[in-house]
Amino acid sequence: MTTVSSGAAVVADAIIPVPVELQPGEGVLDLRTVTIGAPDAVTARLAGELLTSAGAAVAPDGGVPVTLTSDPAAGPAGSANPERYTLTVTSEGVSVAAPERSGLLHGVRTLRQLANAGRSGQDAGPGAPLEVRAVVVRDEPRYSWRGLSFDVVRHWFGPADLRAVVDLVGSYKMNRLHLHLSDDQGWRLEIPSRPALTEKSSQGAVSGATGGFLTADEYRELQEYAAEREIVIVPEIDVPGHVNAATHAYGELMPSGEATDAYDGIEVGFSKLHFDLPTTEPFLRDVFTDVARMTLGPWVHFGGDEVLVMQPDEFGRFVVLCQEIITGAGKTPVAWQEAAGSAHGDQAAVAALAADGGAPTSGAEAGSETGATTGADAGHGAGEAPVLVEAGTVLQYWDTRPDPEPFLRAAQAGARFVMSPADKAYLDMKYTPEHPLGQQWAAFVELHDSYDWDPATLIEGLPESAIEGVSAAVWTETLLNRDHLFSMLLPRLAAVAEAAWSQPGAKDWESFRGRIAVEAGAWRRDGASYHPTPQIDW
Ligand code: TNX
Repeated sequence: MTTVSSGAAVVADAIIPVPVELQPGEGVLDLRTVTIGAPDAVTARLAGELLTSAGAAVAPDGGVPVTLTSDPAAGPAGSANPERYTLTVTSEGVSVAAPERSGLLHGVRTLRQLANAGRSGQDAGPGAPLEVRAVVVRDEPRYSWRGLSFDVVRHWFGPADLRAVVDLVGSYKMNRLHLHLSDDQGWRLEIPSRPALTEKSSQGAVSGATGGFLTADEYRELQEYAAEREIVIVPEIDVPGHVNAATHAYGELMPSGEATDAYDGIEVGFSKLHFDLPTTEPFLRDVFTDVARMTLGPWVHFGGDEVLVMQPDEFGRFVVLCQEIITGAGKTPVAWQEAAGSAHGDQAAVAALAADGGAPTSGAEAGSETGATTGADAGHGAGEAPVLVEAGTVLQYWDTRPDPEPFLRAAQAGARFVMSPADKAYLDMKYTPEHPLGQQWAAFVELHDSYDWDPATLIEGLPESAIEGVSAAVWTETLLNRDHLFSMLLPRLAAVAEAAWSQPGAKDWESFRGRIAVEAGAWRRDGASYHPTPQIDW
């Protein structure tokens, strides 16, 4: 990428993720009052909101023209990427061209960052100059899935927080928000056919914190809010482990028929469904059919992670059944990497549980020894385990330790991969040993760690064509409120966004360091918490 700066405004040093192509032009444009033209009213309103957040005023007429047009010829030469766009700023006005609405919004997001850079260092009150240098940006994403996985169970984050997270994700051109909606501690989505899930299990959270849940209406409203911004909500109901909220609500899911106690600790791996109980399959059918019906997007995530107390054959039957129910309901299944047959029924962890008298091993502490270790040693030799995943199923890769073999076979069978390597993209990991929030079982994850990785080289031998994209993840065992959450997401989410959007050759840490410092001006003005890592000259 070419970079240029002028006295009044810095251009290229503002855009995150770094674009494919940027050509500086002649002249400067003052965006303090803009008049927006767009193919439809919703797009016009969203463009207006984005530019207002950068300090522009929107006038129905007479302002600097910002014109959004549908244009199949937009984007880098020869690109057929559906999200491509061209942003052109001249001294006369702005045009954003894209074949689809997503590209139009991406172009405006880029313009927002340019305008933000024009404000940095100024005491920009309303009506202050908002100068942007003339430029042409032609851009497209590397991967189609660029997202954040957000645990709203361990601590509850309600609709207002969720909308703030949608906006944040969108500002870095991410387009998926995966919500972890059920776990041992709580159940966060109304399921009309199974009302006890939220009646009995929605109020729990870690350490007695206050819970909550989305009603069906709130869930629909959230999805509509996200869809306007071209962001798809991917709901996760985690089975067959991480199910204590379900077994607390429905004792019929236990062999004893007795509901389990509520749980507010942070251990993982101890709870499970029982495939052979006659109540189990109807439960799964009810829940996943309702979730599929309530979901606007094409994906439903069924979890499948860290079931440390189940043998591989039973686990495999759950994987097959969940895929069948979800595809039967018209959606594409998503699951954690264990569904590839790699990482369940971990024998060491099961043995540790037994020796411990049943106290679960914490994934948070287990690190390398037991807990979240996997599965090459899960009871069948590599090469023999059946491939459980169907063509099209999306596997979310998080634990970088297992033998790659099961993933290569899953890819051969047509599975797609979303990369969430815990030592890079888990934004609940502490930045440093001293950091007050977060966990450390995978690594300490500083900004540079989140920045400096290539999704295509994580699993040795995996064809690049099997990679659907990238998702950051934030688990909330230690995160109690929006400030905690944002201080873990920022600045690292922007680094993961660049790993998902930008070509490896276009990425540059020194350039990112400058760009993120400029972007922080917007966080400060918005009152968003961020971690001022010493890796950046803020
Ligand atoms: C592992 S990674 C989990 C979560 C925990 C997280 C804490 C994965 C699929 N499961 O249950 O919250 O570690 O970092």
